Amino acid sequence: MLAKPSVTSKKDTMSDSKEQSNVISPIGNKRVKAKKDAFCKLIAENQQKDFVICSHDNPDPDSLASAYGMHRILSFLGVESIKMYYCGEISHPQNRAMKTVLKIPINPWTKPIENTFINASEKPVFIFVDCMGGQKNMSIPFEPAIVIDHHKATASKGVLAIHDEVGACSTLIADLMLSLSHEYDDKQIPCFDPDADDMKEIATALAVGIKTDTLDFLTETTTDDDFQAYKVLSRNFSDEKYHKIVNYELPPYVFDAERQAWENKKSQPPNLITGLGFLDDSKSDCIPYLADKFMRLQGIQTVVVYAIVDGAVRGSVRTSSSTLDAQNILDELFGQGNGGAKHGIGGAKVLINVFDVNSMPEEEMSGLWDLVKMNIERKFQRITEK
Ligand SMILES: [Mn+2]
Repeated sequence: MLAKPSVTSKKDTMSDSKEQSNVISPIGNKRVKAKKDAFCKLIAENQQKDFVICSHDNPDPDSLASAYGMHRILSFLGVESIKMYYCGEISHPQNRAMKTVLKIPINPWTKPIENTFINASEKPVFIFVDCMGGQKNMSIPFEPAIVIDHHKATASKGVLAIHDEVGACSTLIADLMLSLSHEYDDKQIPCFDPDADDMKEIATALAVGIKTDTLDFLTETTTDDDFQAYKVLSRNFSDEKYHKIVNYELPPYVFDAERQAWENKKSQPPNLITGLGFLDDSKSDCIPYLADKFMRLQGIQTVVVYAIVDGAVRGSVRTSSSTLDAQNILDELFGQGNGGAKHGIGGAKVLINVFDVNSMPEEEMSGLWDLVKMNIERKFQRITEK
């Protein structure tokens, strides 16, 4: 449960200072500024309705944080019925840690929920965060009234879009929060009120969202606004919870996979490739995790980690080499159009669901794995020898 903005000030002893309010200046993102009033108007006009905040499928920290922040914004603006949903899974251990540690009240979307909304006499107001809808990563089949997003995309006609290609959606949400306040008892009550219930958790979430979506401020979409927002958030978040999420607990299967990756590795420094065999979808986060980890092995500059996950071969590539290009490695190993890479970091997914891996006899499985392994390793050998 999110509380209403706190009305009592905790620092009454400072009442001699003229304006001892805790209003923090907005970041000043132009798009947020331009759309703020229209946003507030739309919320005010529909205040009595049900509001549904939707993250994209398989939510990452940025979309979880954006949803949580939007929840605060709506309740600050007087909306009473607010729900948050996502499709897919929160499977990465860090994302699970984030949801648990910060107690983010978001729930999985289900058919019965969908039917309730279809049959509702008054349709709820849908808000999409960290995505625009109309794309593969949004499976909730309703049209949003409002979208807040930072991806390269265009909103459908008639949708109120707060959109800017900054490093994280959390930055836009944080700025929107910082831009909202109302007067109560001659005092400015800010939406971003450090003393309000759950505010520390929301600030923590948004900070983690910015940190992870910008890959620690390294992506080319990272802007000054992201730095600014992070600065404000980090002054108001929970250190303890932030560190719990950043240094999230690793489940034992990660260590099993690591041992296997170590045993299976083919290493000719500075290049290393290793396969994990068949991996359950819920454990597939091992692939990028181990790719990062092996990059730290002394003398290694290029790493490929791959596995068969359900009906697909998945791979992660990392390279700091001046002669090898991550996108090129993916194209050569997994085929063009099956993966994407930026700044030496990338991943690919090749569907092989024609094999129906889940009902295969063991010898076919081992045959399939041998073939995949042989093929990928041969190609890796060829491109790294050049
Ligand atoms: Mn994002």
